[in-house]
Amino acid sequence: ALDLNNIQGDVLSGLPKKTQYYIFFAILDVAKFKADLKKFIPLIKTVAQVLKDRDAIADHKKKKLPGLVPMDGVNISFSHTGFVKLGVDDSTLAQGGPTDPFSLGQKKDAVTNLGDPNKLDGNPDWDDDFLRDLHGLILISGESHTSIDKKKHEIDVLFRVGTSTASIEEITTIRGDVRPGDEDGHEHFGFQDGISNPVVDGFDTVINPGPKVVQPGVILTGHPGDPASNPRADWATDGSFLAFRYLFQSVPEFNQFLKKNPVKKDGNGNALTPEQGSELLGARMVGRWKSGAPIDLAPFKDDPALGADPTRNNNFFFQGEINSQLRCPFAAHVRKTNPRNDLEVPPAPRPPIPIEGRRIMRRGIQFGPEVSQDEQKLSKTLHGRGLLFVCYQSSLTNGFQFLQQSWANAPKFPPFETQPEDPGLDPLIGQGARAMSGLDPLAEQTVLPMPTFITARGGEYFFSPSIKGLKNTIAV
Ligand code: N7H
Repeated sequence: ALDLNNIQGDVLSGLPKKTQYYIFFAILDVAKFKADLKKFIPLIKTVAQVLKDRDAIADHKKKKLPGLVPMDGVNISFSHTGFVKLGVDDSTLAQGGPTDPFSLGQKKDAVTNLGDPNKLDGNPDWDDDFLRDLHGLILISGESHTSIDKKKHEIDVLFRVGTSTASIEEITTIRGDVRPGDEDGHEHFGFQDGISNPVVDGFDTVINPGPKVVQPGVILTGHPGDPASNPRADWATDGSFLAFRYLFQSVPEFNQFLKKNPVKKDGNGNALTPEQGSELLGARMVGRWKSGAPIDLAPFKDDPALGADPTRNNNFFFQGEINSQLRCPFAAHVRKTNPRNDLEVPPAPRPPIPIEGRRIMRRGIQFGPEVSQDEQKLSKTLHGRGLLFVCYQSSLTNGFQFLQQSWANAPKFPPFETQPEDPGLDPLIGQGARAMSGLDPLAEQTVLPMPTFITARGGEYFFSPSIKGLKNTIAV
């Protein structure tokens, strides 16, 4: 059985949150930091504690009590440079040698493998703070700014941040907030997010119809399904790699693109109004309507009841569509990042390619303000906004890095279809020659080039260790 008291809460259960601080820090004094870390460990929220929080939230809702249950949730993770600074041998984490994304660090991985635009000096075109060595990341989640501000103050005092005896330097802190009102749960382009995450064997108790249950080791190090070729050190089990990306979204520009390129007719040949055509174009880029309804099940008309129903909204497989983009384009974001039967059940004589080991646990939160009237009018972004993207996996090579490099950025993926047209790039996150086919259901071959809608301005790879690993190895 999984030791839920030993695993940090965000990894398996997700810290409950309406708002969240991401504190990126550098370690200044190793001995002082280790002493402070010992006092910090009790603040960390484990999976077991998150499950109790969830019960409290459910109870609050059931009793129809006003407001939200006050709570905070703290987690911590370290980069490779952080472990080097601390003198912790992390050789059983990154098992691919110096080219392993964790050892390499995301700054190098970004230009070498992820496709981020680079500057003349060889660095990615990121904000300066992310070009420095970030040793660690502290997450503080909560239901209100009051809760997370209070917790942040307590943590600042603990590490004496900003004083002459500080053990860490706060390099940068970013606050994320879920969107207001009815947009809660929707990312900035307007789509419902957080629907499809892997269901973990031995942990999840509710199993809705959908993709296969994954082994715990797809997410957690040192468990069945962890692809590590050498055994993990004791301290390195029950942890998970956290891939962070600071992703800015060009929302007015995205909306303008939809407006300028409406789909004229649906797949049955029915004429669409410009509004309907733009809505369908967006849905075909994502693979889901804004409501969350998958277009594989509701190809030409939104079905909000389907989008909201967890027993149906993930139960689709691109069944029998290996050669067809009629219902869902091959490059649609959810098809690129989880191709389901495209790989797992290809027609004979092709061997199936299991994709269970490529699933990632997505967390993250929106940042930045709502689109202003000025921005709407000008169709131009004036205020930074986007997604503080976080995902967990037991292997960056199989998880985040692979999805970005070998799927999203690869115009020929998915590979088994025999149509003359290439699928193209993921229209949201794909980097390179940005274009995709299949957006017009009646002219699948037509390729539509598109500008960049999502830009990375920073990122790093961290490892979120177990509580025992922190206590017995990292803090000593
Ligand atoms: Fe994506 N979006 O709003 O358009 N994503 N994503 N993502 N994403 C998903 O099914 C979005 C990003 C995955 O199992 C949905 O839960 C945005 C990165 C995966 O069917 C929506 C950004 C990577 C899935 C979005 C962004 C991924 C997924 C549908 C950046 C990894 C699940 C909601 C700003 C490299 C696929 C849902 C499955 C779903 C959006 C980034 C991966 C709406 C705005 C960087 C694996």
